[in-house]
Amino acid sequence: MSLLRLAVILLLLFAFSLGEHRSFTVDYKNDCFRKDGETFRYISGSIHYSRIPRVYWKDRLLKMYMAGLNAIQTYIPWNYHEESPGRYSFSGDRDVEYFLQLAQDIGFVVILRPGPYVCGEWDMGGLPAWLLTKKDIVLRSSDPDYIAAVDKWMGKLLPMMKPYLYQNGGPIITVQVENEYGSYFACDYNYMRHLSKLFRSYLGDEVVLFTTDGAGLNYLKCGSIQDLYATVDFGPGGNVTAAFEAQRHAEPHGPLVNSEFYTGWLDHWGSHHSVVSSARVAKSLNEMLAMGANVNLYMFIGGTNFGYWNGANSPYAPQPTSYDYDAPLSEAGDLTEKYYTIREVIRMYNKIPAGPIPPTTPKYSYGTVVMTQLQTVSDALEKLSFSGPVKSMYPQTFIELNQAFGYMLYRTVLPVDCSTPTPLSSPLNGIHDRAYVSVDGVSVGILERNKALTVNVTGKAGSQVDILVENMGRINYGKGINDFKGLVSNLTLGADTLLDWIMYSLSIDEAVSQGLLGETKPTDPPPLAALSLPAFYKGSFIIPDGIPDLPQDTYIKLPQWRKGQVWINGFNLGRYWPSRGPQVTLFVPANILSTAQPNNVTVLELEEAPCSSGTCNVEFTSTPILNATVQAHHEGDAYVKLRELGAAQEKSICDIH
Ligand code: 6DJ
Repeated sequence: MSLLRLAVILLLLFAFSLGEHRSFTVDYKNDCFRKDGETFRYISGSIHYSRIPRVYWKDRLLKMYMAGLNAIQTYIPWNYHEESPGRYSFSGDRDVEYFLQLAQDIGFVVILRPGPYVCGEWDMGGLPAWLLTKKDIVLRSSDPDYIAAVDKWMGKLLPMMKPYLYQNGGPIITVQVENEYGSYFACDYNYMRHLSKLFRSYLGDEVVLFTTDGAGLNYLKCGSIQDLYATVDFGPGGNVTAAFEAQRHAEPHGPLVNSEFYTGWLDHWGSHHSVVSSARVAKSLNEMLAMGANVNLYMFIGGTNFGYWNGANSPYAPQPTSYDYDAPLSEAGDLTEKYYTIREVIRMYNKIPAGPIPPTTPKYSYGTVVMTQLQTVSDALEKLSFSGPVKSMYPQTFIELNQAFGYMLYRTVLPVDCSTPTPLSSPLNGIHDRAYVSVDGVSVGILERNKALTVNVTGKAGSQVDILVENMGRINYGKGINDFKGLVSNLTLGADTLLDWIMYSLSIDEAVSQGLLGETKPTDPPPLAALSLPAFYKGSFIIPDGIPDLPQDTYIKLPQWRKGQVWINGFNLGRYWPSRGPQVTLFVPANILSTAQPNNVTVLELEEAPCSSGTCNVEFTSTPILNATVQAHHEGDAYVKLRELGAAQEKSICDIH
């Protein structure tokens, strides 16, 4: 061996030992990425760790790996990690570092999307609701209060991510700045420049930072800025070449990147379940891969909006608990026909790893569970309201009362006798988002944002009016992301504004997990009532002995229940609303079930439980139903019943004392 050769080898070994061999760059000359100097093309899939229980991360990632993907893409939702200012959580299901490590151990590189705004059908697009404590804050802009909060958050998050950058030995090859900023009205270049500098200051000059926007010049105009590599997103079925031409307008050279190629689509309550055919997805995927483009499949697995995490679109349309997305892996991680179709397309371009694909996890039908009624929300107020009541002349919003999610009770009295049905209204459409109204302990109707702004009430002056307001998820896209919750404007009774409110911020999750809710003797519903009072119900089931491999995943179904929230062993599974659809069953991951003791099911039914008719059951089944017929005009049911009683039709007169 010549001396020169030896010297080169020694030099390489030296560089290797310093870790200098690890590099990830954009090659503008050859229109590609380079990893460690070699041409690199990613075929990636989106997976949001916040939508999958930690114990299943590995299973889902392995299935993705076995599909032939070489990269994964994930969001980091800010509000998931900083639920109140300065209180950070990064453990358990929120342990993003563990997730990144797992991804790397399995063999992936990672495309990181830390926002600060992420969209993603996630509450407020991932921004924490507490930002709204400044009422007129301009989110996603140079607003100094917004910037101060972003700086603090990124000052926590980005140093944590730095060791996971590819060049530092980790899996992260690229980091996105903001998300689809070109679709946002503010078009604030200073904001984007600020973020760009902020990311650079924490992550260094080497990392590839990028933006993503819709594949149209109008989006790229405000979304792309100098020094951030511009990528686009688009779904199947269209003209792939034309879509990439839009990217080429912003980036004349460099790799073609579709950062979100849609494998399916999102759902809304009251609209049909989205389905996109595998053939359509396969065709466009093939076209892009044949062009040498980098593609991220959004979503590869959608998962679940557990708890209160779903977002909403505008005009107000909340998304359901399931984020199945008709993705190649189902909400529960099941292998689908779409998975195998996509794998065959990928096989034409990448080597598929050898070995078996982890099988679909088995599901178990635990059967029927009898439920019994516990207290109504109004009866349990002392247990539910940890911070006690707050009085104010006008109603206050959730954020003013320091509550982000869930439900809040607003109480006042009828100031005058209403001997005939009198309209209780929200003239400024300020019910955010749904309100369950009762007078003296009798349900009188439901108000709903954009849909039902008046309910007729009768009662004597001094009668107690209770309005339980549900936050159904904050808008996650567009101008409306400053989505205040609760009663966000005054209510009127006849022509008068209702005053003197008592508000109870409700810590329902804590009360459920601490088992605070008591039993009550179920009272017969008042005759002719169309609705019941919002109330809790409980039941329990034991996982049978002697059957191997239990507990297994399952789905809960609430036949003839109408709308509410469900917890198992204190874990908030999410919202159910089978009366509106399309989602009927909720995914119950095995990890929240116990074989050692009975499993407690708690239901908060907001409208009417089927308990007076003798079928007070929930069911655990092995098959999901996400595509039931939808009932868009739901409030109909309640009102039709009322109308049948002749009540709603009467002319209202308020007797002033
Ligand atoms: O980046 C967004 C995703 O998180 C892009 N996108 C997806 C996810 O929200 S709707 C579904 C959407 N963008 C809004 C475009 C509306 C036509």
